[in-house]
Amino acid sequence: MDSQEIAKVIASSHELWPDDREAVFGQIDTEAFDQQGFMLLKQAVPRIVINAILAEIEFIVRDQMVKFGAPEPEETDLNSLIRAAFVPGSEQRHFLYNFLRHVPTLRSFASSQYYVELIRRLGFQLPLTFETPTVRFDIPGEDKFLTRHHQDLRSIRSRKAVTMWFPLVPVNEELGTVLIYPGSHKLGIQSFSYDSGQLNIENRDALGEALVLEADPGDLLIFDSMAVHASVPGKTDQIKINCQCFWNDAAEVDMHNEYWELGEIPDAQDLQKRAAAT
Ligand SMILES: O=C(O)CCC(=O)C(=O)O
Repeated sequence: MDSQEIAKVIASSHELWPDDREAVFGQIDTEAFDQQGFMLLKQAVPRIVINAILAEIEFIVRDQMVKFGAPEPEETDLNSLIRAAFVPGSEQRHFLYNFLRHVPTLRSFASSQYYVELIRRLGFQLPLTFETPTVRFDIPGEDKFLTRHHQDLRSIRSRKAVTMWFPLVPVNEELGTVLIYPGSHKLGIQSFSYDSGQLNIENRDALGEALVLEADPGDLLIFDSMAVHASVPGKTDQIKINCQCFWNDAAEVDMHNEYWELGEIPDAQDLQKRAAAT
């Protein structure tokens, strides 16, 4: 995809819909969602959105490598390109990771009419998001960055909050993925500690059996942000790339309830800043 084609997708992605929207909406089972706390909608993210996000990632990585002073990258596939650019422990790795979450097609798609309609069908009256979407790059061998068992507490500001998660590459137990505990969204806030700066629910006795997600690019996992989940490291050298965004229902936001303050929970970067300030 060249930059003119990408620009067209950026400009239109807030009004892009899947080719067969009824096939997507037909998969929504709100009763099962309330029970399980998640659902996987097959082929619910338009291919053109995935391709544009991948092309934007590639553009930025190539462009930044030149700015880092690296030789013109020879790597032709995205996996090798990201490996070459994400030098472990380097400042450029940190910079790229934080920069790439701003890819414009994701931003625009994440607040598309289509996404808003999906969320409304889950019973949200006025869907709104407090955060920039994220793009995760889970590189084999960098397990310290993988999320531990956690709830998306920092994104929850109301009783109704969902995380929309979709992969840009195939994900499964072999290639790396995410696992989720069905029904765990009903158990309330679980006590957690920190492990390498990551929220970590150590005591998982009450959670039952986790389900390891298998999905393809185009599939969309929607889960209650209160559901306990964790990254699953891959066993190959494929980099797991996936996007996430987080929604609340404005109609449920109340500054007096226990959800409103959850955004204050520190993450790894906050903890580092606090440690540096003392
Ligand atoms: O994609 C994953 O591995 C899990 C990501 C996640 O749970 C998070 O970033 O909060």
